[in-house]
Amino acid sequence: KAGFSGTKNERMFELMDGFLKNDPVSLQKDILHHVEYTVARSRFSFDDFEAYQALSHSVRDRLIERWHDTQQHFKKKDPKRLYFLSLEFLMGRSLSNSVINLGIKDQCAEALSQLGFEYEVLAEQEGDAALGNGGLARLSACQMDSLATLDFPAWGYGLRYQYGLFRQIIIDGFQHEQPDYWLNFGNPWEIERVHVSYPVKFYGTVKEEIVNGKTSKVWIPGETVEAVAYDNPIPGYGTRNTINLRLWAAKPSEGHDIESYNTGDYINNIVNRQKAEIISNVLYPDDRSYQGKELRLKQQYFFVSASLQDIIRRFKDVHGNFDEFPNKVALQLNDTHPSISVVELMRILLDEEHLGWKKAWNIVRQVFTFTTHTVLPQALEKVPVDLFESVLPRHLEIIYDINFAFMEELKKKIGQDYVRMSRMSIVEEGAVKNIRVANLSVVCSHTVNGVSRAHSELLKTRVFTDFYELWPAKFQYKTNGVTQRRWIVVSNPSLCALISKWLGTDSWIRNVDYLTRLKEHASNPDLQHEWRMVKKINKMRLAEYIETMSGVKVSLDAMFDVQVKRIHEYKRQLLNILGVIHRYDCIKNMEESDRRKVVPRVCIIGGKAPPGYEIAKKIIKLCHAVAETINNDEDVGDLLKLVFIPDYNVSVAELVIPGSDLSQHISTAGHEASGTGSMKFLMNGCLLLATPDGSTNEIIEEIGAENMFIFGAKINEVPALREQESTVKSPIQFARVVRMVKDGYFGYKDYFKSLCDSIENGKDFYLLGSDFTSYLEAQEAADVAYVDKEKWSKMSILCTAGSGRFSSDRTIEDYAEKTWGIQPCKLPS
Ligand code: BZD
Repeated sequence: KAGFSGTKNERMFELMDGFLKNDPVSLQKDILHHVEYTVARSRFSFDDFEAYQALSHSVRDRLIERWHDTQQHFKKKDPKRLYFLSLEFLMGRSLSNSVINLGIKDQCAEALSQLGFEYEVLAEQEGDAALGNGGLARLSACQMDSLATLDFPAWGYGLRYQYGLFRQIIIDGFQHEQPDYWLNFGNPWEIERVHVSYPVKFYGTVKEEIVNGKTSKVWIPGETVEAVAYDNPIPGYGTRNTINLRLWAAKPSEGHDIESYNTGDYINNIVNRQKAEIISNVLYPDDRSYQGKELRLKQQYFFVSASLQDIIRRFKDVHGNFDEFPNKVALQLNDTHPSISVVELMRILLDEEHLGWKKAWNIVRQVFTFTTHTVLPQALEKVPVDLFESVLPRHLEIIYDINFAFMEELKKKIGQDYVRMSRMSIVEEGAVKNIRVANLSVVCSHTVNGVSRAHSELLKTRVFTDFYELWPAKFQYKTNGVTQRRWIVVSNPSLCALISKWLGTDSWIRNVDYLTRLKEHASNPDLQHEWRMVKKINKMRLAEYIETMSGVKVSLDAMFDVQVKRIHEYKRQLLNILGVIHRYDCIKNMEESDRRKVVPRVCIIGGKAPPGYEIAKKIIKLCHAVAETINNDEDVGDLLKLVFIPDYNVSVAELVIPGSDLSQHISTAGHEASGTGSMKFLMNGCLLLATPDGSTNEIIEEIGAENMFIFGAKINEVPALREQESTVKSPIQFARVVRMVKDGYFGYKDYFKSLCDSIENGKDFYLLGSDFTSYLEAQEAADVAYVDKEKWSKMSILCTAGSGRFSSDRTIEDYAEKTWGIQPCKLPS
């Protein structure tokens, strides 16, 4: 308007007439706008993918509005904030999740249908954001969803890998890894913040300088890399709160190395600068040991350094000194991967803020909390001192100082017990001197959390016994949980509608306690009937997918029996396959008349093997070899099928889990820290066949053992069984199926030899033989239960009804209160 005479702000308010509207017509206008001006296609000609892009940008606009308001609100209120530091986030798809959390799915579907597009088809266009390996990374994603939904003032920090977790392709039954070029088609869910960037230093030397009359350490780096922020808005459900996941990408640093430009080798200098980007190039596939990998250490420090600079800048915007820091900042270490941040914070407080050791140490010990996700002592990270010294020389000095202070403190408490002191030391002496990152994390955090009750006991009695004796109050546990928004509302819309109908409310989406009310209806034949219909719809979807992926046609009447998770010996996919062989063998040797009594099964296995893990890769090949034999055997027909689902990831899980009848969580007791897959299946009314490991005991408490199929040795029985293992003969059925593999019944005799050897008497570390008989019994019990449709439906309803305790909302509430000390900070609606 010409002649406007108000203030700049008034003018802005006048121009921006309120928030974007969510009715179908407004959405249509926005979508077409984005087709034309963002995607740069004609609004008269665009395909499904372009429609997906335009829709995503329309949704993103709405996220940005809320994101701005939320950040503004947090700034105004200045509450204590939680910073969740994790090297891995497995977010999966964003569109489907965002439209649910924004409450605009139906409006989007309607808007699109009038334009000739189908919402579901567009949602399928999106590739997964797979910036993580497995359980740990998906847990971070679920927790972000809960933090946003529960209005907590939280930020996530991580790395923006160019290549996420490898894609698994199967050629001739063997796993091959291919790079995941997830950014190739653009990513509408992130916002690049070119102005939010920080220099991150590496290598070099440390000098002493006198600052204000005091000696101070100065780190002269040998390399500087720039960290640039990419923000990913995380919307809460049923609230306007939208929090931020800030991921860092490495870019060459401006102004660095100007000297060398004068030497004339212009091209080479540009090429060298480009090498900086390597740091955030690729996610390490989890091999649970990164001993001596320089790039891994650089990735860790890179993201930690950028995050802390960002956090401190935000704090200093409001506060003049660090007295309030512990009251305003909680730093969560998601496993040991970000633990170098305790040293980095010490370094900043000492060398840059000149706070003095006592004050700095006091702050550090009040702000960090640590959650570990492993049981295996050998999986605890160690970094060779030499490597540390070269990459982070100043940090090594500080670690030595922290360790010295800790050892002095320890001496006062336990006297001169040098053996115990050397066990607890952060520095491991030996042929190769190492930094024990787990010990560093325990010493510097005020709370150490396990991820299930059983895990916590193992931490106290096996992994961190010395530390537990020293600081019993430090050790807590928060049983993991998963978000019902993603795992029911997004992935199982039919079940979602059914639950809301029978509860007469959809409040369970924000407050899972409501789910328990389903128990009252568990025996109701009408609900049971509708429940079975929903399962059938989901099984149909899954059956179609299986046929497309593997060419195998499966019967919907068969029980869909699923094990999907990373492939690892301790998770015992091999036990599952041997069980399938046993079932096959029984069917083959049965009288024709008995075959009619067999409960038909479709056994589904999916998961990625770490690229360097030979045995895990052989398990995948065995699955294919056995499937080849069984699926082509006319004697067997629909009574048994075995399928391997390739490239298992979050979006595949969203399809597989709702379509499963039975799921297997069969790790050797004492090895799975928690397990979260089981919780997703449980929510979807899928029965569990499980060992008493990780969080399963807690699931039993909620659901009742009578509604599950539990088998195998208990955690405290495993050590003795292992000792006896070489003297106790494995059961005949076990020996028989192993022999079939060994004798080449499924081909590849030589290739499978080492796999068979790994479970031979005396070498069967994961106790497959010892648990085999009870495994088969549990499988039989599942068959019997499945035939009784009413009974099965009731058990299935009770699974969903009892799954509330395994919502990440409960986990996060618990962390907020007992570990982080944060309060909700809700945007006024
Ligand atoms: O963390 C998993 C545990 O194995 C599960 O039992 C548990 O439920 C989840 C969540 O707490 N651990 C991992 O997923 N670990 C990793 O992925 C990992 C990644 C890099 C390095 C080491 C481990």
